[in-house]
Amino acid sequence: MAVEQTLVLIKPDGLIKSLTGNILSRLSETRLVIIASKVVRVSRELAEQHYEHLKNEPFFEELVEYIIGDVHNTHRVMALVYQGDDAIKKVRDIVGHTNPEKANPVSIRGAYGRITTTGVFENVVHASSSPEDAEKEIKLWFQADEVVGDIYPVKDAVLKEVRQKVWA
Ligand code: IDP
Ligand code: MG
Repeated sequence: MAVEQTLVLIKPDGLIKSLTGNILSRLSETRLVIIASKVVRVSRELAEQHYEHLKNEPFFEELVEYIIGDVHNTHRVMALVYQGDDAIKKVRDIVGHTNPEKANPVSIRGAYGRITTTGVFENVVHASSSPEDAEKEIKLWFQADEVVGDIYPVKDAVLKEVRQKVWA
């Protein structure tokens, strides 16, 4: 068994339904270790990059609006990185099938997900599905210094002229 990392997102429906505690409790059954977490305001660019593999699907635009939070009128996603043996499968098993109607009722998506009348799967959580996807997704959602431990190669860089908000 290999030590893996996996990205978990609690999507806007999970946050608006106050499911954060339940979801984190379910995931703690895995005994994996959380090595990063934050609440993110998702930009359109981040949403489109995250779901790039689905860009030709008819539901792509609605999916982007869903993950941005426009659908639930709460512009928040909670992002976490879990680490440990076989992390990707352990988390996917508890998260359940992509389609909430096909998901085991005991899984997070089976218990809390729904299909909208327009056909989008509002399935409460995202979880990476392979080590390659996990690396791409973790690097998309987190800066290297937001993750505890050097999980991928890092280098020192001096950043100049970076525009960001600081406390006034
Ligand atoms: P996953 O989230 O189980 O890895 P993906 O195929 O990567 O599944 O799809 C990403 C997200 O897009 C899903 O979690 C779900 O919200 C949505 N989605 C995927 N396939 C469909 C579909 O056939 N109809 C509607 N929504 C879908
Ligand atoms: Mg996926």
